Amino acid sequence: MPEKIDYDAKIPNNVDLAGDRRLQRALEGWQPKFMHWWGEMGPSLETHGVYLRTAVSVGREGWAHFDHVNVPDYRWGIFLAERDPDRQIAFGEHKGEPVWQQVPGEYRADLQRLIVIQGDTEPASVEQQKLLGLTAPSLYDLRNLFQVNVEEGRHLWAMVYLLHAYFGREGRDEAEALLLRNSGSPDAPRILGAFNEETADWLAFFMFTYFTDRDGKYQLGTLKESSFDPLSRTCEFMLKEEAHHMFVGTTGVDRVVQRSAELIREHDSFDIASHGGIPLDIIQKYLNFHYTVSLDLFGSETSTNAANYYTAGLKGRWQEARRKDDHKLTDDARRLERPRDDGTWTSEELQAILLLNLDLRSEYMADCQTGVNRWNKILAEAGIDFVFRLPHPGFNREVGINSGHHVTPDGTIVDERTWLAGKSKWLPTTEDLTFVRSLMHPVYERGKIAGWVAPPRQGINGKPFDYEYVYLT
Ligand code: BYC
Repeated sequence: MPEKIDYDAKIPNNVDLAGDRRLQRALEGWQPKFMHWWGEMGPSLETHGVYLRTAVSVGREGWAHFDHVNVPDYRWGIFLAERDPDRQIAFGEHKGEPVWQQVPGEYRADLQRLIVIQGDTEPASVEQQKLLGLTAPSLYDLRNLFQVNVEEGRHLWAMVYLLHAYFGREGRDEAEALLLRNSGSPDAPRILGAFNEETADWLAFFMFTYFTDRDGKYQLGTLKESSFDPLSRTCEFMLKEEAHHMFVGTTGVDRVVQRSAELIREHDSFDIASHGGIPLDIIQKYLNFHYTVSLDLFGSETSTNAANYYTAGLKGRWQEARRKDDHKLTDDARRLERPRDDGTWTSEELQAILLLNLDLRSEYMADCQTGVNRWNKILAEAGIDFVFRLPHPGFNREVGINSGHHVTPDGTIVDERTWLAGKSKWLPTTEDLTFVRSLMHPVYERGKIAGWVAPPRQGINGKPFDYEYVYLT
């Protein structure tokens, strides 16, 4: 498998597409449909060149090239990490056997389902972010938005390649359907809840790239463990690109908190809305919302689906190789906290294999806490007495054991009246959303930035902040 990518081909790839004429023709048939979808559902701001990163190799060093690109001319392609010829199945009932280069018949439906769910999220996020370019706080941020969008488009290509190459007619039909469902559509919505929510402002975008892209990191991390080697290699390379998306989220929220802290100090008041800043309690409410809809993406805490995927070797755990157990989990147990109708919590012991969604979610929650610590450090350094907190995992949940219960951010189970009375303190209200949207005005001048966010510490690829990241005229 070549590390280098063939850019002479109509579809750039490192999978020797030219060696399989049928597959090549099928994917070349899907390409104009993708371009049509991009034109209709992709970024609405027209540009004349964006300083973008394009993958040129899948090796460790120097894998990306940066240059101004006319966005519709971006070379979306199919890039898999290098194959390890000795790779063995690391978990489940087939542990120790060689990984699969083809889809075993008995796992076909499950693998296809996992790939379709993964694939569905990628174009969904582009659709959610469609209008953000019209209100970017700086050219630097505008460039990052386009970078995230083109790479989500490429991640769709990654899943479509697998569907076309390994799942025959049904796979091709699913690939078509990925372009027909749309985020928020009443008739044909995206599969997972969070991908039908609006990303209507840039604070929501930073929270989305912090919390929801981070779910992507963890789900891709488990699919990278898959015994189906092409899926594993695809996800490994996607994770490389994904890191920048989370960087956009982490530093984006950093910069909002930084700017709010500056305004609080300058005016000696937490009430900075009239000075064009985003009050810290609104930031906390956004955090509460984006974190909890992202927790829903992990599915139910107890899941026979997840147990079956694990036993079959389709989807592993986060960093499976580093786990110090038998990698089969047939005898292991784990505790689960459950809300009860009488308003108390109970803890029960269950087979660990039934709690794999919870296991992954716990890894994710610990990672999310690192961002909160960063943001609190910014406030502490500015001498501001305010602490951001991740809400309790039972708060605001639609999926799993907490759905149907009312749990406050501190983990108290309350009745509906108390929940309704407190909701406006915990989640963004219409007024909060309207206020944040009122701050969103485009700043397209080189080196300038909107008043509600601090500039980044560094530019992209060694370029300064005032670099012309996007040509607009
Ligand atoms: N919304 O056993 P359960 C990313 C369904 S993000 C709606 O609890 P399971 C990205 C479930 O389908 C990562 N429905 O769940 C980020 C099942 O339905 P059926 C995306 C939901 O199967 C930012 C039923 O409820 N990748 O990449 O263990 C930008 C009971 O299921 C939801 C993946 O998710 C929900 N939230 O786990 C761009 C990886 N949750 O079968 C990109 C692939 C559950 O009864 N997917 N349901 O009809 C999976 O691994 C699993 O399907 C899930 C659910 C983790 C999603």
